[in-house]
Parts: sequence; structure tokens; C-alpha cells
Amino acid sequence: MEQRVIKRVAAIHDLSGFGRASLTAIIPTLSSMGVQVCPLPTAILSNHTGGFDHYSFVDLTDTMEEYIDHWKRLNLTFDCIYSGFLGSVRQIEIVAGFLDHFGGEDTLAVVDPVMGDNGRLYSSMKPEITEEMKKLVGKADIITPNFTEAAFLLGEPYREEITDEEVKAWLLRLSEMGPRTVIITSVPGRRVTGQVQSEDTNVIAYDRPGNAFWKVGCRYIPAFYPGTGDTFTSVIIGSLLQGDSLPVAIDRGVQFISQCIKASYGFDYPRREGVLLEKELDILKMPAIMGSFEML
Ligand code: PXL
Repeated sequence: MEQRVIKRVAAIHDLSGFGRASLTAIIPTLSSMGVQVCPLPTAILSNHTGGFDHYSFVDLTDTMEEYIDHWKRLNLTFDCIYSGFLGSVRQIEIVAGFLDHFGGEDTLAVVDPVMGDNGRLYSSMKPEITEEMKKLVGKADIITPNFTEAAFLLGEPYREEITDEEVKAWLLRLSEMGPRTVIITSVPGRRVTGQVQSEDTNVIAYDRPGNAFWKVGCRYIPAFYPGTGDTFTSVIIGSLLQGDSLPVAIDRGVQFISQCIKASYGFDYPRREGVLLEKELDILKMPAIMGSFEML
């Protein structure tokens, strides 16, 4: 593959005009980390679907193949292919074809199986999406499901509590579907400090090449902001492309999202507008100071 000054990511996601999710979160995040983003839009929405009652939705499935054909003619290569929100079964097939053509040893294939959160599928998702998403997961090097999506992929009922040992079993089962690295976000946890019990939300990961489980804990903040999953995975990709190790990349992702939430929480504005990303992006340019990752 050609030696590039700037690493290049093909980002296969929707463009939601308002609300800081998908491409409007991914592009600024990866750009701030010195990575070029080449968007392959799957749909155009007026606003994302998390917390808004109405949205316009233009499905771009029919335009995607021609778009990709032009990229083929340009002989483009990518350091990473990163897919997220996909609107239909047909789109998943197109992305699978994209991975077959543009994927390879030098190209990191990252699939965020965006389907739902808090135990439920997003309103725009049809139930058959889960079966199809499993096929895409099989082609990925890294997947980043949240706890809800991990449960859907495994056919497990959603639950409010889980032990580290049970999460490890889930991670191994997800890795057996294909990906060498599985990162589950929003894993519910509980921390006991003296008499005080507090809720945590953890990221727990399995790395097959290193045969290691990693955990990064995060104090639970009672606020849900759409789009943080997209920003989190973008930080991980940026960090890995900068040459960081997996636990460092996850740590940077968790620290950045925690910082964004803490910086946003004190302001009184609708949470559905997402975290105040623009205030925090410069942090991504600072040297990373390691926080709290541990080996499980
Ligand atoms: O961030 C995930 C996401 C992506 N795209 C759309 C969404 C959501 C979450 O709500 O609605 C359109």
C-alpha cells in the first residue's frame, strides 16, 4: 500500500444534520486526531433519531454502489474502514462487499453494530437487522457494541447487572463470530468504596492476539447523550492509527467521553443535542496521560 502522510478512514455512516451523532461527530473527532475521513453516507436525516419525535430520512442505498464504483476506479486504499449506523439489510450487504474489496491486512476493519441502546432497538431499526449485522461482525477486526447491542448479537436477554466473568464469556462468544478484538461499552458495574456503593459504567474488551481482557471503569453520570458511541469509537480508531496499544486507545476513548459529558452536564440544554464536542476537541491533540485501565 502507498505510504501516506495522513492516515485515511472510509467512514460508512449516516449524515444527521442536527444532534452531533454519526458523521457530524466522527469527522471532527478523527480530523482533530490528524486522520482524514472519507465519508460514504448511508442516509441523510434532518436530525438523529435519539430523542427527537420527527425526522426526515433519505435512504441512500441506491446511490451507494455507484459511489463505491468511483472509489474503485480511483484505486483508493484505506488504513481503516469504519461502519456504523446502517438502515437496511441491503446496506449491510453493500458494506460487506466494500470490506471484501477494500479490506485486507493493512486495513483495519471496524464495525460498530449500531442497533439500539438501553435494552431496545432504535426506532428506525427493523428486528431482522440483528441477523444481518452478525454477518458484518464476522468480517470485522474490531467491533464496538454497547451492552444492548452485545446482548442482541448474542441473543441474550437485556439485563441491568452482570459480573466481570459473565462479560468475559460474552466477549469470547462475540470474538468467535470473527473479530479479533471486541470492545463492549456501557457495561453496568458497581463499585464499593468503604460503606459507599456507586454505579459505574465500564468498557470491557477482549483482544485475541494478546489473549487479554481489559477493563476501563468510569463513574456513572446520570445523563444520556446520543452520539457518544460514535465519538468513542472514533477516538479509539484515531488512537490506534497514531500507533497506540489497544488498552491505551480504549483509555483515551473513555477519558475523552467522560470529559465531554462532564463539560456538558452542568449546562442546561436538551441532552438530545449531544455533548458539547466543539468545546473539548482540542484535548485530543494533547499527549495522553494514562488513567485507569486494568487487566481482568
Ligand atoms: O449514534 C448512533 C446513531 C446514528 N445514526 C442515527 C441515530 C443514532 C442514534 O440515535 O439516530 C440516525
